Amino acid sequence: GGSHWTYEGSYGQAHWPEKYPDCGRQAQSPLDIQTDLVRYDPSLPPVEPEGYRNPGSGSLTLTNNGHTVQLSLPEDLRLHGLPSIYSAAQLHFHWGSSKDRAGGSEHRVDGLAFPAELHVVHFNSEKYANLSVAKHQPDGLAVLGIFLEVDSVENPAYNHILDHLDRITYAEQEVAVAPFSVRELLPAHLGHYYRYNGSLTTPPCYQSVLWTVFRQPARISAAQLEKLQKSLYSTKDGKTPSELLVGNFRVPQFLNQRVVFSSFP
Ligand code: SG7
Ligand code: ZN
Repeated sequence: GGSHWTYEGSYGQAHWPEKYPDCGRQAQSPLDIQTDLVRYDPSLPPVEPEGYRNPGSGSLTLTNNGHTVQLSLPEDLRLHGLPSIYSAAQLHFHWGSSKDRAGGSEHRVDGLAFPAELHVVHFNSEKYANLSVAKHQPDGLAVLGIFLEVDSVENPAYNHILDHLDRITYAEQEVAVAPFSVRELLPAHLGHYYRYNGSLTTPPCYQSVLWTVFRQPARISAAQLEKLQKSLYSTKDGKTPSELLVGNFRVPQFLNQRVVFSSFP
């Protein structure tokens, strides 16, 4: 592939700014959200997804891109309740390894990481034609961040993704997935969230993202988390040695001059 970055090692996150200068700027993501520094903004309305329960009749494409597993989403899934209307582009995950039990999420709250995090990427469709154009603009993207925590029961919504991982074991493989309610991947309560201006958490780290990180996590079973941690390789089919795709999270970035707002007191 064209991208030449990793999470660890010689091309790891400490080196991203050398090839991708925006990764060294002052409004980067993710953050460790320190709740005693968060400012309550009572004017922040609930996030309202439109069309997420019924994402069309065409199939969705699930891809192992070597950095994550990503599901394409139709543009007629829209987010309301943000400063602009944003259309969905894709969702993907960040997670840890099954050996190293600590961490996996990108955002943290008061130093606490979750085992994984779901990102639903949207672009500002009131102002821009598509994701490729919007990602360069300061008001171009909106990403929903959803913490995943382990529960005693399986979350059937996540099987619409997890059941297909065995068909995209290697980087650059993709598979068609039948449409399902993407709303069910999100937590029940969309009224309580953290909001701040930040960046893509991978190179090229453009500072174009309005982040919404929900306070309430979504829940999956230990077996479902293990499926995410053990099914995918970051290397292409036939390449040796193969490398398990784990630990694909960036460490927290400095807050600098920014303020994190909350929609709840
Ligand atoms: C993942 O995270 C991919 C990227 C994504 C990046 O590596 O899902 O998506 C594509 C299309 O390559 O970058 C522009 C974009 O969505 C960063 O997204 S994130 O900040 O939400 N983690
Ligand atoms: Zn992400």
